Amino acid sequence: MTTVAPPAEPAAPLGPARTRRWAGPVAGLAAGVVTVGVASVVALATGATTDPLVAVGAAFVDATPAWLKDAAVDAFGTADKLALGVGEVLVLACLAALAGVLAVRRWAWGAALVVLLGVVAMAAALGRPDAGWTAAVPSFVGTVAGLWTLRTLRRRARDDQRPDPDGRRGFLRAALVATGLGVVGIGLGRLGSAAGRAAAAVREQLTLPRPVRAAPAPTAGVDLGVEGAEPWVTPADDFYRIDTALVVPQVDPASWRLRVHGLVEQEVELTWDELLASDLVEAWVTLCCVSNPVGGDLVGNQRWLGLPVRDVLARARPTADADMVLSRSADGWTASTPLGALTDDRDALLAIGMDGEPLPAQHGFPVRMVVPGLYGYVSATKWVTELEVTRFDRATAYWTERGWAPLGPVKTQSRIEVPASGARLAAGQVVVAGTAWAQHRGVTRVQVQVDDGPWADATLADEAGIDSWRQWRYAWEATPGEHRLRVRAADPEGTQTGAVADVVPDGATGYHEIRCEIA
Ligand SMILES: Nc1nc2c(c(=O)[nH]1)N[C@H]1C(S)=C(S)[C@@H](COP(=O)(O)O)O[C@H]1N2
Ligand SMILES: [Mo]
Repeated sequence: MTTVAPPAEPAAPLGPARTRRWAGPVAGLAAGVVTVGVASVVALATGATTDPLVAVGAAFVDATPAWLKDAAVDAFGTADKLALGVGEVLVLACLAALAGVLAVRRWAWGAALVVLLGVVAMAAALGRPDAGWTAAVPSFVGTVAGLWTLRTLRRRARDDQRPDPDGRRGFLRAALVATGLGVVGIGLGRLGSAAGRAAAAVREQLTLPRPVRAAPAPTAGVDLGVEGAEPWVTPADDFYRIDTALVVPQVDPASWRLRVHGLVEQEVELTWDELLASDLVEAWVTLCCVSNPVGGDLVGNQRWLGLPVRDVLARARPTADADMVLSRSADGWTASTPLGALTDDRDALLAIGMDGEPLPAQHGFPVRMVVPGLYGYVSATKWVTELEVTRFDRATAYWTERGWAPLGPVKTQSRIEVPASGARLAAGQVVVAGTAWAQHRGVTRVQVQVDDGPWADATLADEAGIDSWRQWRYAWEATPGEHRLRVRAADPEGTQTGAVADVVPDGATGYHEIRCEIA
């Protein structure tokens, strides 16, 4: 006789009703920890204020009415920040658990809540003062990682309900692994930002020594003060930043050393204290990036304090066959600078100060190079720790290995800052203004051309020195219609070329032009 074995159990229907009650909150919390962990690691690259917890907390403080702030300070005293942090984490944990519950029942609802939280965090980070678009990156990447985690855990939670054990996919194990990785991320983020804060604290304690030779005070006439034009001094906060460092190197001045070696008669090692005790000088120098397009803003003018590189090289005594100095940074970046530019009488500096303050971390704290007349990629090594005296036929540097020219003298350039391109203006006198630079040669003349008319001389601002840029202005009698304005500058060696060249391999050329409409 045949018997039909009854099925041991009816096949369990897959679905919300069958997942364990705690699977939703656990999945949500794990995804929340992953989101925060990933975001805080990414924030190491984009800055502490872009960490979503920091950004949301700060936005919350800003939006809190004064009476509530006072009440919080009354209630918690100096622990008010801690209370805020704890409160924020509790609220986030509840929302994460809720997102998990929703996601297990209906994916779209859970996902929508996660995305909403991500958008709030991005908006908070973008709303911080001086936030650039990168401020949104940590929250964005964290949200994507959180969504992926939630989705994976949701699938595993459902698979766990399968009758056959092979189909079960270890929801709990996956949730634990995700949480563990998230916690590691949070830990790394905290360690990294603590290191950053420690370095910032060291920097704040520093007082810069007085220079033996101060930078000449620029006359009032260096800045024409035209509204909308770039100021003659670029504020340190607005100074362009270019480097290959994903995370700003944190260099402790106490352990900083500059090693000078290679083709020298005497190796030299310089400590921070020795550097501070040296004869420091100050100089106005306009720094420019070789990647600056015609009319671009990868250029800025500042007052630098530092030790002339030639003083250190004089102690090391380069041998006669040397023709280049390969400077190296704490993060391994290199620049090749012609030896002559570091030993002649220009203000090539091992700079420790910018605008009267220690260098900001992203501009090379504690020590960087600044060499008048050369693009940054061949001279301006930030976080510098090593000068190797060598030869161009023996060594290459970071960008020269990647197709950029070994020599990078700054090309004479000029740009129109006012009026803005595309502006619509009234007929009559229109002020055209901007900046021109020809570092270490000096700007001797700036001319403006309207449409195909003759080149007319602009008025030059005072010159502070040949290593700094120079403002100019031109009073234009504007007639109705569409017009094209161009500018060109000259230095003692000639007029800048109008031939258009790309930034690769040694800097862009061509005339900057704008268009405007006169009514
Ligand atoms: N360590 C290091 N220094 C560096 C760079 C870099 O990538 N790493 N970039 C250089 C380039 S290409 C330029 S234009 C200048 C920019 O200096 P800033 O960021 O202070 O404006 O730094 C130079 N120094
Ligand atoms: Mo650069």
